[in-house]
Amino acid sequence: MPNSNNTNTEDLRVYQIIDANLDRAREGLRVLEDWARFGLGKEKYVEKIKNFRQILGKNHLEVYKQSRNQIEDKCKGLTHQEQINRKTSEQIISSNSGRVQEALRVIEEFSRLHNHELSKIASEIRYQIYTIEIDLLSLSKFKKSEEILKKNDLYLITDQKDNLLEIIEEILIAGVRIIQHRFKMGTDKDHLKEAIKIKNLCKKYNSLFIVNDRLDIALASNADGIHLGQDDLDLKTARKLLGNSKIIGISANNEIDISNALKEGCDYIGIGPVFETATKKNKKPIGIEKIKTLTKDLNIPWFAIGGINSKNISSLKKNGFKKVALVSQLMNSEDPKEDASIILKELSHEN
Ligand code: TZP
Ligand code: MG
Repeated sequence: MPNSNNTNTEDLRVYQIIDANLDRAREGLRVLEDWARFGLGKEKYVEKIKNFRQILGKNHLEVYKQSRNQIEDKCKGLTHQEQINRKTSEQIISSNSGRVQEALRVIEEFSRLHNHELSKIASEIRYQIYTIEIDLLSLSKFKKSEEILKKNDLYLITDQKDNLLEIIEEILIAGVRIIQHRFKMGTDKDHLKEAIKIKNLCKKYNSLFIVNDRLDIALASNADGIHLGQDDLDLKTARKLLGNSKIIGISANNEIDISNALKEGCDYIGIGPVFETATKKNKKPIGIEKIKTLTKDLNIPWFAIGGINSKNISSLKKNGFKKVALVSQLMNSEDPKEDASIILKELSHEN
């Protein structure tokens, strides 16, 4: 514990460093805490971070505060261009986590000799901030994807086409914001190559890029999520491998599969086929009434799928269906941009 009665100049300089860095660390922590609270609504992180702030506050001793008035800081008020350039909440989280980590490291080093307890506290909190930073960034990424999923009612699933990239871009220009890459025939190398191209296109239009079936392709292309059918990899394994920042969608068309998908934490469900469809010839349609029953208590986003086109979409709307996923109507269209715009308009009408 430092002694305020006989402090020499070297002690004062050390105390001043600790004083400045305790302030720095607490300010940075407050930024992270407020993002966890207002940006993410994650109480667990709010409490954790608040607790760190309070521990540091209790250890901000009078001698450290008093040193502030005894030696002048000639570098006060300096800012760096980087601080002015920060635009996204992710950049703010990263730079403030870095600020906290650096400040704690300085405290750890300079308090080691005269205040071992504070040095230990600084080291422990610093390690925990590394994990908290990663968690907050994952949660922020997930929240963004979840918002796109909630806000958008038209979901495009791709088919294999020579001019696929051009078709997708037209559909993105029309305003579709969720794209699933469905690639059933071809080599893994071609699959991944195409996935990366579509991912980049989706990024340009701030749209979700979801990979059908394949977790390896989803990971390698840095997709925003994966869509799994009942015969694909199970949701728990997918979540374990993908982490918390990715969207996981499930195809389900009966009570049991829906209930299991919900229990395991899926983020949206695709339900169908509503109507007969050439895209999945071997699947019997389940019809509008059955889907109404299956979805009546569903409180995560769900998309009707199968045989949906610009002619039958209004009957779905009349039955309360808000979101649809389409393959052939847009993939085989003469004018995908125009068709996507018409369907988007149709879906946006209040019933
Ligand atoms: N899952 C259930 S039906 C279906 C899928 C992937 C195919 C939907 O294709 P389309 O061409 O929109 O009917
Ligand atoms: Mg599948």
